[in-house]
Order: sequence, then C-alpha cells, then structure tokens
Amino acid sequence: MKATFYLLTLATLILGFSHESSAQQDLKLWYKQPARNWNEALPVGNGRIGAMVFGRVNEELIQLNEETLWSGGPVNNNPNPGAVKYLPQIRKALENEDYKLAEDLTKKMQGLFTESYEPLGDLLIKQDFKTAPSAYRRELDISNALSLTTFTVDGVEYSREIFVSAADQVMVIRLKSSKKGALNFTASTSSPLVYRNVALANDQLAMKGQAPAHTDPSYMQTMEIPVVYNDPSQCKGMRFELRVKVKESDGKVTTDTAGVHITDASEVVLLLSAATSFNGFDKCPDKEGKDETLLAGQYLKPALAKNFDSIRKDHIADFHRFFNRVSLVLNGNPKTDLPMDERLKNYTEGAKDPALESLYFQFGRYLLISSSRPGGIAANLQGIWNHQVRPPWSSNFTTNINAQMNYWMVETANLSELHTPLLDMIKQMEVTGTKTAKNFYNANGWVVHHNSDIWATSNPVSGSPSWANWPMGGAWLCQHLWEHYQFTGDKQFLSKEAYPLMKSAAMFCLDWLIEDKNGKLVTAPATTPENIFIDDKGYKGSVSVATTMDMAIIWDLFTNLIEASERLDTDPEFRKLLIEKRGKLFPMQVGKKGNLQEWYKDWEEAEPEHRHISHLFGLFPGRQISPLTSPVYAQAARKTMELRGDGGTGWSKGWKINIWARLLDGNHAYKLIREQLKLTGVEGTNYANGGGTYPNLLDAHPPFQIDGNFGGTSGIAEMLVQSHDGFLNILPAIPDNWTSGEVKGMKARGGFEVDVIWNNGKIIQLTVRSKLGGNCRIDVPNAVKVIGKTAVKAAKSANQNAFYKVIQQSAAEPVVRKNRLVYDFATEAGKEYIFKAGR
Ligand code: FUC
Repeated sequence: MKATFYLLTLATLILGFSHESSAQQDLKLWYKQPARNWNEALPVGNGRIGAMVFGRVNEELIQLNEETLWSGGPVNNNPNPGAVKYLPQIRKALENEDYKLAEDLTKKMQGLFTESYEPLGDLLIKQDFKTAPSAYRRELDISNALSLTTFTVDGVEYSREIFVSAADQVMVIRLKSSKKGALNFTASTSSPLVYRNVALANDQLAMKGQAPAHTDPSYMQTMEIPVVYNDPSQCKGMRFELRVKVKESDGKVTTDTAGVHITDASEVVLLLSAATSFNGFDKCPDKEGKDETLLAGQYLKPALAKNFDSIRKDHIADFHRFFNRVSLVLNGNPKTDLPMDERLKNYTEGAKDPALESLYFQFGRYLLISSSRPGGIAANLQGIWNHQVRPPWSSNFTTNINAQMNYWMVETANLSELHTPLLDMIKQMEVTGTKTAKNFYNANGWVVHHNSDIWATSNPVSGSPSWANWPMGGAWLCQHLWEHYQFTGDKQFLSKEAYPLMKSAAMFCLDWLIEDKNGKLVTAPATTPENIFIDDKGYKGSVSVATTMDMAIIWDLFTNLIEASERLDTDPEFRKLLIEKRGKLFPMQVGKKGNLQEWYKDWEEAEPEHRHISHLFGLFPGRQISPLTSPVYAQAARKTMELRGDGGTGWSKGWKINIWARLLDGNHAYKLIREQLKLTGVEGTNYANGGGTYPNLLDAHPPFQIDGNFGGTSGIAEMLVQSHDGFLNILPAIPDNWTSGEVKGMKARGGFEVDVIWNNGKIIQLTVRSKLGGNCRIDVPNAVKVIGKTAVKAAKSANQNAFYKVIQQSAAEPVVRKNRLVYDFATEAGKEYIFKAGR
C-alpha cells in the first residue's frame, strides 16, 4: 500500500513536469488590430529567412530578411598602415599622465567602419475588401512558431497562416476563405535595395537585386553618398534573389512583374524562397559569389515535393526539438484573456502577470531558435529582423557587450547547438584579427575591437576612442568557446577548435600587456566601454591604463586557458606562463564610495548612471567575482550597481537582471524585469532614459535591439539556477513574487540538466540529470533527500567531480550560507537523480 502510494506520488510529480502541461502551453502573443508599425509586427524566422508579419487586412505586409544579405565585401585588413607608430607615443603620454595627448594620438590608430545588415524586401498581399472586417485577430504562437491572422468580411472567414520552416528552408503562407472563390489577391514584391521583378512562370515570380557595395553607419557620414552601389575601387555588392511560388491554389493563377495574381480561390499555399551570392567572409560576393538564382530554385524543391500538412508538421517538429527542452511555470502561469499590448500596458501600470514573465523568458528562446541555426550567421543586433538600409548601428555585431549578450542564455536555456554560428564567427575573426594585431600593434595573436560584421571586421573603427579603440572583443568572445565546453563537456571541440583560438587570443593579450612602474601588468591604452572619466584636473577623457574591464577579461581568458590546458593535459609551459602572468595582473580596486573602481584611479565618471557596467564583467558574465567566493569585491560590485541605478537602455537593463541574480538578490533582479517589460512606443534613439518593450515584445534600446530580449532570458535563467562557482546553485535568486514555480530542462556547467519545483522559496522536488557523470555539488535552500533506487549517497565533503575540481582552481571553497545546505553526490552519465524536500 505504502509502496503504491509512493510510486503514484512519484508518477504524478514526474507527469507534473510534462511539456504538455496546459499552463505552459499558453504561449501566444495576440492582438485585436493589425500592426500600425514595425514595432507591432510579429517576428518569424528559420535562422536564415526572417519576416515581420503586420497582419493587415487589405494590404498584408510581410517584411523580409535573409541573414547573409549585407552591404560590402571582404575587409581591407590594413586600412591605416601608419597606425602602429603611434603606440609608443601613446604609452609615453600615458606614463606622463597626459590623457588628452593619449586620447588624441589614439584617434590616429583607427580604421574603417563595418558594413550593414540589409533588408531583403517586402511581400505585399493585396485584396480589396469593400467592407470593414470583423472578428479580427492576429497571433504569434511561440510554442509552435506559427503566425496566424483571422478575420471576417461580409460573412466570409479568412485566415492567413505564416511560418518559416528550417526543415524545408522556405517561408510558407497559407491563405483560406470559408467561401469558394472569395480569395482574390495579388502578391507583389519590392525592395529598398536595387531590384527588378521577373515573371518566371505563370505561377512564379522572382525578385532579383543587389546590395550596396558600401553602406555608412546611420550615425556617421564618411562619404557624401552614404549608400554606394557602384564603387569601382570595391567589390560590387552582394546579389540576392527572392522567389514567390504558388504551391497550391484552387483558383486562377497568373504572374507578371507586378506580382502573382490569384482569383476565385478559397485555398492558396505560397512558398517563398530566398538566397544571396554570399560565399564566405573572404570572398567577393559578386565576382566570387555563389549562384543565388540556382540556390533560390533549389531551396524550393523539397517543399514542392511535399503537401502542406507535412511541411507544417515537419516545421513544428523541428522547432520543438529545441523549444520543448525547457518549460517554465511561475505561480501557476495564471491565464489571461487579454491581448499582448493590453497585458504589457497593465503590467507597466503595476499589474501582476507571472505568465507574462515566463512567456518573456520563452520568447527569448523562440527568437534565438528563429535567428541562429547551425551553419548560419550569428544573431546580430536585431537578430535577423531589419527593415532599414541604414539600420541603427548598422545592425552589426557589437562586441563590447551586445553580440555576447545575444548568446548568454544559449547554454543555460538548453539551446547549445545554436551557439555554433557565434563560435564559427570567432574562427573567421581569428583570420582577420591576426592581421589587425600585426598591422595595428605589431602584436602576435588575434584581436577584435568593438564592431564586426559578416566580413569579420576586426580593426578599430573611427570615432571616440571610448568605443572605437577597445581591443578586447576577441578575448571576450573566447569566453563563449570555453563556456560551450563547460556545458557540453565536448573535449574534441575544446582541443581542436576552442583551445587554439583561445591561445591565440591570449598571445595577443600577452603582447598587449606592459609592466607599470610597480611591476604590475597593465593594458595601455585602455578604455572601458563606453564611459568617460573626469581626472583630478577635471579633464574628461576615455583613454588611460588598466581599466577594470580589460583586466577582468584578460583574467577570464587566462583562467579559462589554464583550466582548459589542465583538462586536455597539454601545454604545461604555456600554462605556467599564464599562471605567472595572471598573478601579476593589475588587481581590482575598491573606490572611496565603496564601489568597484572602473578605472585604475579612483576618478569620477562623467555619466554616473552610464548604461554600460563594463567593470562588472568579472561578476557577470565572468566569474572572477562572486558573493560566495570573493565577498569583498561582490559587495563593491553591489555598491556600483546602487550608484548606477536601475535605468539604462534595454540591453543595459538585461545585463542588470543578470548582475542582480549573480548578487543573489532576486527581488532586485525582479525589479529590473519589471523595468525591462515596460511598454514603450518611443521611436528614435534614446541613451539615457531608455529601455522597455515594444507591443510585439521585442526589446527597445530604443530603437529595437534584440540583445535586451536575450539578456532578459539569460537573467531569468540565472535567477533559477547558477553554476559559475563550481557547483549548482539551485534557486539562487527567487524573488518574493514568484511564490511557486516549476522549471524543467535548465542546463548547468558540468553537463547537468536541472528541473525544480518550488514553493515559498523552498524546493519541493529537484531533478538533476547527469550527462557526463562525475560528482556533483548542489547548494539548495532547504534540506532534500534522494528518492528512487539510485546509487546516490549524500556526502559532506567536496569530492573529486572532474568538473568541480577544475573550477576549484580559481575559486575558494564556497561560503556555506545561512539557510542554505550543500550536498555532494556521485553521478553516472545518463542517470537522473530526484530529490524531495525533507531529511
Ligand atoms: C554600444 C552601446 C549602444 C548600442 C550599440 C549598438 O555602442 O553603447 O547603446 O547598444 O552598442
């Protein structure tokens, strides 16, 4: 009797985690009216092709992108041949504390801007309804990656379902009417780039076009004409082709250059395929480009051979492969009948909506699955969704925070394979970055500054050194190589791919570091993105020595390499060198306000609430600082956060959620989630009082920038489970507002997967699945005991978990906190361990 009860309880608990749980399924953004602007349109994508669906009735607008469509061509790796001669002069000026001279000279070590991510064009579906629609609804179902618009006109029901299939590499649009012959429309294509339409057959239209040879960033104008198509000195711009093909129609179909015309139909399926001539970062996309016409045709073939239902089924199955790994329920995810814009408005005014918070978490995962697929290009500042020829900051890869933030959650939120586009980009950057290191600094290794693009630009761009001359982008990106290994345990990847790239980035750092008069290793010139100091004489500048972020990134890279060389049992000499150099790095300092200093001197900052919190790199995404292993610095970091305040741009707030979670302050992290989710419609750029969320749930810098979404998802992940300090910190930062919850499928370093059910901050049930085996330490808020017939025994002391041991090289024995308990247990690869509250 007792045993049966026990089994039943267990079964219920396990079933309670099921992905089919109804609360988890309510993952729709829906609206009662069409999008009035881009920030109300809904994003769909398959990693490569992206679309914003407006849901308009008479003129449905679907704005299109293809991830490889960028302006420009391969980079000029030596845009400023004289640059290197200024380095000794800058260092001399810095030795003399002449920061103005150092700043002026640093400007002479700059080069070209990156190119821009370009829009592909628009698809317009025009049907002239004479009467106004009723029963209008448009939605995005993020649990199935489907967009649906439905309405009724003159008693006829219309529906338009849209999705972009990764399985079949096409966009699919199914239009239906409840009455025979009621579908009468024209689907036409246009582009803000140079293009022409060609009718390929009576049921197929092609739009052929070309991207600019160069596009200036929106904030700069280096040429009189900012968008250049034909510059004889450059490789011509990338070609592209979009196809619209009628797959099924029960009406009449004709096609001319004005579009595909459908009459007298009741069900039509359109396929869209797109391709560009992009052939790699080092090939001219024109002369050495791929045959985009051939590709656009080929991409159509698999879907043409299948029926609509199986294309749709395969699309959903492919999407679920990633999406269904994680579920999150907060306070039971109470249902609401409100459309998303009204929910956001209520939330902004203070309403509680835990289901919105869990949906926001999942929306970040949805966006990454839709914008970053293996073999493709990394998600840029706007993922893959951009409608402007000169988008904000070129919609490029900004590597002084934004590009990395896009991928903070890729491992924790169980999407590890989607990390590959970023990891592949690092390999390309190593190629260009090696030349930049030589040409600009006569240094070994490779370097990337704060901006990059599909061409793997690595040089410093032109402008204020506070952003342009920061050479730590490559070293920071290397953290992603190490993290990918930490979560997957993939030693092959570590030895063949990650280690050589990390080592070469460290070679640059070793050359870049110089000794100060006290024998400490410093960087010079050094900036801290993108803040300005006020020195003792009142001078406002950005160029100095050994900024905290520089030193923290180098510490991180050296530490990761030291541990990597141990794991691989390789390179002992180099490891020794790194250990020695790491010991001499200029240390972090606590300033007079009790804060963590941003500069090597305790200077005032020109903007005390600056959006960047670069000097907190060591706390997050780094691990040099932790309240559990370095409480003094953690306290200083906390003070810094208090001084910086809770404002900032979208991504800044996203970063702050993560930081407060790492400071184990769930309530403050939650406050920032509420900040992040404030409804905004603000257009244009606003640095100071920015942040917020558009009606379509995309993040507002403003303008739209996707890193805030990804940063928000990462922050919520860090509130649920952390594993930076050599053990699994379960429920480290749960706010009072999340009284109960269930999360399933979170990933932790060491190859562990974690499910937790909690109530009032205490674990009811915890499941740890071990992918790699080895011992595991859990830090939990209440006593738990293992259930089930597993060979687990709780132990008091830390034992030889391979994972645990490695982390311990750099971390002190974790502080055992009041009201927390620590357990160690041995795990076997492939086994799962279930704990319940109790002793
Ligand atoms: C950095 C930030 C800006 C913006 C841009 C893309 O320069 O300081 O706020 O996010 O990147």
